[in-house]
Amino acid sequence: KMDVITFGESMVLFNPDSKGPLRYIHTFTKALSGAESNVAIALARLEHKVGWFSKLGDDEFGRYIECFIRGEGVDISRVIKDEERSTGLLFKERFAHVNPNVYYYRRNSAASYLSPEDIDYEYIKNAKILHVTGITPALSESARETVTRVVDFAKENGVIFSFDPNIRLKLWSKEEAKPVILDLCKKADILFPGIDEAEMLLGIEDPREVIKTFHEMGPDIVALKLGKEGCMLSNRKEQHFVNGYTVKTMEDSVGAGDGFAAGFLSGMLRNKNLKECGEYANGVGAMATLVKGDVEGLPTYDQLLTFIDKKEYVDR
Ligand code: KDG
Repeated sequence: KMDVITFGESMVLFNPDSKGPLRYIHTFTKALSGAESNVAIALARLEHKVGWFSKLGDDEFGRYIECFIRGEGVDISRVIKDEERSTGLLFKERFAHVNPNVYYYRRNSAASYLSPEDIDYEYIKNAKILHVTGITPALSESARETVTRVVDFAKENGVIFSFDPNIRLKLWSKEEAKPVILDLCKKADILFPGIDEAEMLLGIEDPREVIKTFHEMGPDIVALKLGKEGCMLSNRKEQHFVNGYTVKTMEDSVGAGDGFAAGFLSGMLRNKNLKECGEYANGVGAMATLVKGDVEGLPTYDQLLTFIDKKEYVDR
């Protein structure tokens, strides 16, 4: 049985080798991006059994993505190939003073053609947790339908549904996103909103009120991300604020939220208490920002325990 199954578009990431507007950049480092594969890789490094799938182009970039994710120990047996369409791409643009810009080259990509008929439902049924993000329903009508079908199927079959809203306004407008994301929030068992997303979805800023409102909508567990401050967690019975970790040399903030979700789920799968799940979540999220790229900074379980001070560090 799989611990976690997730699906969604992974893209080849072109990371500029220096800062500044892309028109002046001559060299890029190729890497992997995709919120759901970030979560899958993070969980695999933390020693969990995890599966990820998407629809990839039958092209070299698609094969690169497969090799990379398989190489991290994630099950990719349900990946689908589209002979007609290409694998999506993403470029980052970095500056010293703000978060990176992201440019997508993914319209009509293979993954945007994901449809309910592509899914192996038996595979989903065999997972403890299904993790989905709000990026997938933004890709296309058929991707949105796929999310609805898979989520409803998982819930009917007793699979825990974990949801990260991951609102990407470069993919759809607030007006389009809001009802779709809210509907998924209602269905979620575990919800990972960021405080800005919560404000956009609910019009509420106070973390306690946000949590109360989400609980009333459905989820039993709410892990509200407060950026570098940390997080606020609630499971209806207990509520904790867990301080974030201070990071001296932040290299790349993209991927922190995915690390956070993976850290939290890892804690749950290890039967840790709510507060410890929050420490794992904050720890993996912070560590993801220490290295350039979405997944390169993600820790093993031992590295995580060392980072959050639960294990002594021996360097020689
Ligand atoms: O969460 C990180 C993702 O945003 C990044 O990997 C790219 O999947 C991506 C997206 O659609 O933004």
